[in-house]
Amino acid sequence: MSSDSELVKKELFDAIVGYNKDKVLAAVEKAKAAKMDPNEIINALAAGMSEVGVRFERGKLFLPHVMVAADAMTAGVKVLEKDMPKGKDAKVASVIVTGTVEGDVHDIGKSIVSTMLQCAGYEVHDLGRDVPTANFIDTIKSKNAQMVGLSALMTTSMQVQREIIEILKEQGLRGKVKVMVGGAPASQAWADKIGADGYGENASEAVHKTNVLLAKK
Ligand code: HCB
Repeated sequence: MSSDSELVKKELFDAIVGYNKDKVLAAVEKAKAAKMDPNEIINALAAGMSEVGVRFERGKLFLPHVMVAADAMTAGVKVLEKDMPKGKDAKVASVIVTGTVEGDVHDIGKSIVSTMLQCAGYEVHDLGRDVPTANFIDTIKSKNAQMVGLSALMTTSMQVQREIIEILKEQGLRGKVKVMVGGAPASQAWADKIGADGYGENASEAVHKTNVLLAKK
């Protein structure tokens, strides 16, 4: 890793932590010009967003700052979407439904995961945020999905991940659809506890685990 790209990564990180959209977009352009891998750029922005979370928890930043940082992050990722390398076998892609569970409006991480899965060649149906459980179930059925990626960022909403798995079981769908959970409060232990097939700590790991779960090399 060159020291130049380390500097750009720091710029990306600082721009998010400084909740400055113009600086975020400028840093993204700089990173693109330096031919940095889009995944690396997103990871640097995501690290900045995690730091925003830490500062928010410590009372050093307030909700409006978090909202502006979140908006800047979303804008930065949008710029990168068109540059992400697309999977080669999109025509035979497995179908994946993603979304943030009901009662939870956090969608930055979920959207990154959806984008990276799409770029890996999967057909992704991103249902958005605060998604009613019935929408997940209906879409899994109507699209004949092989996997669902459930995002939850709060200790309250993560319970919905468990509920969705229970409903999938009740409806006889559990054998047909893999379930991956993610979001800050989730963990491998949580995934094991609620009977999910996988846990993605970040978007790169989510893609890797998806490839393994769906046996796509
Ligand atoms: Co929000 N919020 N928030 N928030 N928020 C958290 C999540 C807290 C932890 C902050 C805190 O208090 N310490 C907290 C939850 C506490 C808890 O668990 N009980 C919290 C709270 C309480 C709230 C409100 C209730 C605040 C209020 O109104 N008083 C409210 C929620 C209302 C609701 O949902 N009903 C709220 C609102 C907001 C916004 C709108 C200001 C903003 C969200 C904007 C948006 O998403 N469009 C926001 C944000 C940004 C955060 C923090 C600061 C950052 C979240 C984030 O975007 N992280 C967060 C603090 C934190 O998480 N430490 C804080 C960056 C992304 C890239 O990481 O973890 O989301 P990620 O995703 C990763 C990873 O988890 C994984 O891959 C992603 C990419 O690497 N992954 C998956 C995610 N989903 C996956 C699914 C898979 O299948 C696989 C992998």
